[in-house]
Amino acid sequence: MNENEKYLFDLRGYIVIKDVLTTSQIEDLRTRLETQRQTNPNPIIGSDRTILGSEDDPAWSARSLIEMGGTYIELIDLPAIKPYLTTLVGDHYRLDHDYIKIDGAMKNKTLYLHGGGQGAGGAKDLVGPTDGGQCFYRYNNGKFYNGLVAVAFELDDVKAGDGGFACIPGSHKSNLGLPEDWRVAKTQEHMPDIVDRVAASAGDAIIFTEACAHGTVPWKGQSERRTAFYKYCPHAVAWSPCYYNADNYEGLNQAQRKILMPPSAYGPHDATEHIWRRAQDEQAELKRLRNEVASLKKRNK
Ligand SMILES: O=C(O)CCC(=O)C(=O)O
Repeated sequence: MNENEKYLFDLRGYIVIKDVLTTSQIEDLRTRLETQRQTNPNPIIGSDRTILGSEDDPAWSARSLIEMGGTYIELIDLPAIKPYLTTLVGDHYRLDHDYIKIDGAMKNKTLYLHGGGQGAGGAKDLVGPTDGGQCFYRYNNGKFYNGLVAVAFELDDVKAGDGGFACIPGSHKSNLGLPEDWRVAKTQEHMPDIVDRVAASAGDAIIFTEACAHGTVPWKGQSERRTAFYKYCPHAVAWSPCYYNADNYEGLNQAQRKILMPPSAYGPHDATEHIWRRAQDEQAELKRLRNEVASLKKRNK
């Protein structure tokens, strides 16, 4: 992350990084997504869910984009993005949740700005009533501190006027809550002028701090906007109530497994790695026992 990018991120709360994905990575992401949409009546929309599909679904686990494999796995620790996350979140960040958003296919197009105001989104904030503890932004002694950094990988071109990502630049440092009458806009025409609408091309990544008031502009594009969101936080912070279990996915390398570890004050530092390993082993054991109980129940029916 160069000095200009650092300046822009501190000033505005977001930056656009051009061409982080190759053409074949974009194609792979699109193909895997469309296969899901065509063949799966309940396509994977990501791990950012608190509503379980059925009574039998295990709590604290959710489907993830990572299950789609291929480039969706590579996005966990994309080399082009890693230096930004290290600078913005620190050395031992974790992936908290992921999801895919398809503008054009969405029924509700209203812009809901959320976050902003030093993390105090307030009781009406879309991401949940927050006391500001997890949604922070700070720059101190030459170091960035962020409670959650989102990386939005664009799979389609988003031209000016289409819609897509929007935010109130600088609102991550605002000391006051977002004025109520600026929070919601049903059409682009109703959006306040202070909102930045961010155009991007397929393969670009928009990196933003969740502390910046942001949302999605009501979509006007000709075709769809498909965006994969991967959201990262410091190792001791948790947003999603659903943690990853690296054992659920095939083909992960060690670095990716570390990024999927559940939250902990220790983090995957070398000195405390054994504690994280044990947590992972215990999750695997819990899963094995659950499966065993489920098959016993089935047999006794
Ligand atoms: O559509 C976008 O890029 C904004 C998504 C958003 O508001 C979020 O992930 O919290």
